[in-house]
Amino acid sequence: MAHPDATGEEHAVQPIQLLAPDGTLAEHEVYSPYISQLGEQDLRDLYRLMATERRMDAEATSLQRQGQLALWVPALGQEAAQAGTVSALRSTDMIFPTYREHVMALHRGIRPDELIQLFRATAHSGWNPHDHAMNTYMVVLGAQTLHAVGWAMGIQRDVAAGGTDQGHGADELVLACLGDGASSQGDVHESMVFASSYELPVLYFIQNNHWAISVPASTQSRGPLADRAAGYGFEGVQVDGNDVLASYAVAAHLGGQVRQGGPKLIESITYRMGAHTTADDPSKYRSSEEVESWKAKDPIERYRRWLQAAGHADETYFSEVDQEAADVAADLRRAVQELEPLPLEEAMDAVYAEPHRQVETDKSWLKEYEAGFAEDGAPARGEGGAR
Ligand SMILES: Cc1ncc(C[n+]2csc(CCOP(=O)(O)OP(=O)(O)O)c2C)c(N)n1
Repeated sequence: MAHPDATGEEHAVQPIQLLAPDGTLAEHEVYSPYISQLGEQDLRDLYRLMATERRMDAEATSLQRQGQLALWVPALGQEAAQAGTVSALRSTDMIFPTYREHVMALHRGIRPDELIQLFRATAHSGWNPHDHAMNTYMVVLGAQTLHAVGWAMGIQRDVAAGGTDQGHGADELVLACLGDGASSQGDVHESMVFASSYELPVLYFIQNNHWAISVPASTQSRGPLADRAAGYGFEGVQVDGNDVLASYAVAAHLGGQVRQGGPKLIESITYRMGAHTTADDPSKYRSSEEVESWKAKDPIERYRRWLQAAGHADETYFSEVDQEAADVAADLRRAVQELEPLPLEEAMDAVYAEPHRQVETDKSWLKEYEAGFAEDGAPARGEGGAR
C-alpha cells in the first residue's frame, strides 16, 4: 500500500472524484445519480454556502489580527468537504463537530455572531445544540466521537423503547467529525469499536487536511485512514474533499446505508490552506510549493467554473453572492463590538457542580492577571477590551 504523501496523490486507492480541478464533471455509476437529483437552487446554494463562509472566515481572521478575537481557526480550503457532507444530511441528524466546522455551522443556521462568541471568549458556546442539531465545538481531540456514539446509542435505545417525544427516528444518523491527527487518539478507537459492535448509526467524517498542526498525515498513518474502518468491521470510503459534488454524493450514499444501522467512515482528502489557528505559523513546517499545488485545486474555484460552464449560474449570481457575503462579514464586524464579556464567575462556575478549591485558585489568578492590564492603562474586562 502506498504511503500517503502531502499531495495525497500516492494513495493506492483513488479518492472518489466527480468534478476535476479543471471544472469538468465525470460520470460515476454509484454516485452520479445523487447529483442528478439536485435542483438548480440546491446547486447554487452549495456555492453560496462555501463563498459566504470563506468571506466570513477572512473577516474573523482579520478581527483576530486586530485583537478583537482571542483566536480564530480558519477553514480555508475545507469548504467543499464540509458543504457537500452537511448538505447530504437531514436537519435532524445530530452533528458532533471539532472546532473547524464553520461551514456546517452556517448551514445549520448558526449565525456568524453566535459562532464567533467562543473565539471572542464571551461564551462557552454561542448556540444551543438542540436548536441546530449541532453540538458545541470540541477542542479535546477525538472526545466528540465518544459523545457521538453515546448519542447514537441513545437513539437506538429510544427507538427500541418505542420512540421518544423528541421525535428521534429509526433512520436518524449522527455525524462524528474529526481530523487526521485526531484519528490517532484512543477515544476514536474506542468509539469505533462501540459503533461497530452495537451497529450504531454513526457516519464518521474525517477531514484529512494533511496536517495535525505541524505533524504531517503521513506520520499519523502509514496507510489511508479510510482503510482503518475495515479493522473495526465497517466500510470506509475515500473522497476528494475539494470536490463538493463528490463530497455530497458520497455522504448521501453512505448516509443512506448508516440509516439502516451500522457505522460508515468517510475520509475526505482535502487541504488546510491557511494556518492551523491564528496562533500558528505554517511556513515553519511546510513548503510554499505544497501550498501552491493545493491552491490549484481550490474547491470554490473548481465548483464555480463548473456552475458557470454548465449554465447553472452567471456573473450576476456570483456578484450577488459576493455582495451577500460582504454584508455578512460587515454584520459580523459590527456584532463583535457589541458582544458583552462573560462574567468571570459564570465562566468558571460551570466546571464542577460543587464549589472547588482549584477553581477558586484559578479565579483569583485570573482576577489578578486582568487587574494587571488595567494598571497598564488597557481596558479592563467588561470595557470592550481586546483579548
Ligand atoms: C487530546 C488533545 N491533545 C492535543 C491537543 C492539541 N491539539 C489541538 S489541535 C491539534 C492537531 C489536530 O489535528 P487534526 O486532528 O488533524 O485536525 P485539524 O486541526 O487539522 O483540523 C492538537 C495536537 C488537543 N486539543 N487535545
